[in-house]
Amino acid sequence: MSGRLSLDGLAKLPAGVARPGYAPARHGAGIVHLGVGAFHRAHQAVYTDAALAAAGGEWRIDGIALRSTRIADALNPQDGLYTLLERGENGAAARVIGSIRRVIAAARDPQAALAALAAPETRIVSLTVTEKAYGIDRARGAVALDHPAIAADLASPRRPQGVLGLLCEGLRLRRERGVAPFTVLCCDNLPDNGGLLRLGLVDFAARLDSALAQWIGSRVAFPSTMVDRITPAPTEETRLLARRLIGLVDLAAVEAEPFAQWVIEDDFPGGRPAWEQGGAIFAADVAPFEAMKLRMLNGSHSLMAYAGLLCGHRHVRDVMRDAALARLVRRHLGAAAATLDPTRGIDPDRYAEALMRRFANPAIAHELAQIAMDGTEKLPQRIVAPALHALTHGQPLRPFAFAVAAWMRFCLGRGDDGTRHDLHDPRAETIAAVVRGAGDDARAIFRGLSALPGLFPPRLAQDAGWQEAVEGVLARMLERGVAETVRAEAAQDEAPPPAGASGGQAIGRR
Ligand code: CS2
Repeated sequence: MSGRLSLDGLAKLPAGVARPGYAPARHGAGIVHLGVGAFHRAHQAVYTDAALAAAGGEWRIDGIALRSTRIADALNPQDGLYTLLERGENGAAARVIGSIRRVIAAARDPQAALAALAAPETRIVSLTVTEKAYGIDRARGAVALDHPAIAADLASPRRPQGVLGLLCEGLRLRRERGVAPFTVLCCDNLPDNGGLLRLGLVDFAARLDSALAQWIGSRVAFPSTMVDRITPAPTEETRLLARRLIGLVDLAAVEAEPFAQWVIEDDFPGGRPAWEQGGAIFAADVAPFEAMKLRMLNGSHSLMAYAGLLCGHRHVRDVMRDAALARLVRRHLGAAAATLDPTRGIDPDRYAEALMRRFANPAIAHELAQIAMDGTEKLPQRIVAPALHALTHGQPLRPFAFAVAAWMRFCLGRGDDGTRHDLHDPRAETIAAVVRGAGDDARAIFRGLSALPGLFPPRLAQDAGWQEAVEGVLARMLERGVAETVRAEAAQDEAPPPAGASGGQAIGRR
């Protein structure tokens, strides 16, 4: 039986394993991170590891796990160390990351979580908590009062459990003690994520204490960021591979693709790690990068998840081996690229080609079911926003209509052969009620799901061309099956345009 990864074992790691280029224990923490999941461990923590190696500083990370205690129990006995496995076509490279100092399980130790947030040494609070955890009504830029964590934390703000509640109480304590605020760094896949979190947090605070809300609004920086790295949920295979490569047991190992990107708005009044040393890009305006990533990578991911699962595939790489689906992915990337404003330094066509290769990475088993989760939280920025742009600019709308039809078909909770699947979505119950009432009637399904509050803007939902396209694809999926519909759609895409076809129509087929 081999021992467990820890600071003591660092010196004995096999030669091929990269390790922290600094002595982790000699550096204090300067960051508190909410949501210490695989993505954080494969992304921000890795950039911070590189920054510590290159430039030093008191910038290690104290993680806060909001609900589960599992990651704290995995990482703390390992002195915060874990293995990053970069998996590409040419095998796996192992690197031990030293930037996490410890993890606090907030459910077990809420006082420690608040103490970390209030500590003067904490200058940045970063977050990867998933879209649905914030409890922000994005259409209104205000808190969603029916969100369980928002409701609970507004009722007992001194004992917060949710994201906004913790941030607010942490900032309240700092203000009370005369400590400068921390910078809030949202790293979730949301458009203008910093601006959105600012709106939500200021609104939350205003419901408790208007002076605090004002202090937050004027003193706290919320830089926006675009984060990118394909990171499948770790499995037993991840841990076995880590053990084989490092010769030690590591219960917190993560695997990811070799590619990583981080674009950050440079607004850190309390200072920041030298993340550029790890390859991060600091930009005055992150919005064009965000739009490209959300619409191209995440948008085609969502298409792949719904259409791919319904065609019987399990992983993203399987979708890329299905010629018809891969063609629709490529079509989707083109349509999404067309909705982006031209920006210096951004080449959507090259990005699309790189994405096709990244998605096909044979070493990454990225579960479609992981991506399919929380569709109502993801579709607005991934599919609906570019669809609306396409509609108003006379650009091809069909790829977005196809993706939405696939999502609606997935909402029925069963495949063509009748196999049931669960819908993991905060609005699963409402969706289930809609589809129960609609039966197999494509129009009724389309109308019912289009009417979910805040999901599809009326300008899009009521457009005749959009309705016809989504309903048509959905009806075909229900009549002939999803795989057949995908094949026919891909074949259409391949066929030369019929003679005399006019360009410029909104519902084009690329
Ligand atoms: C995925 C993302 O789960 C999902 O919905 O689309 O997590 C995606 O893998 C990352 O954003 C890649 O950077």
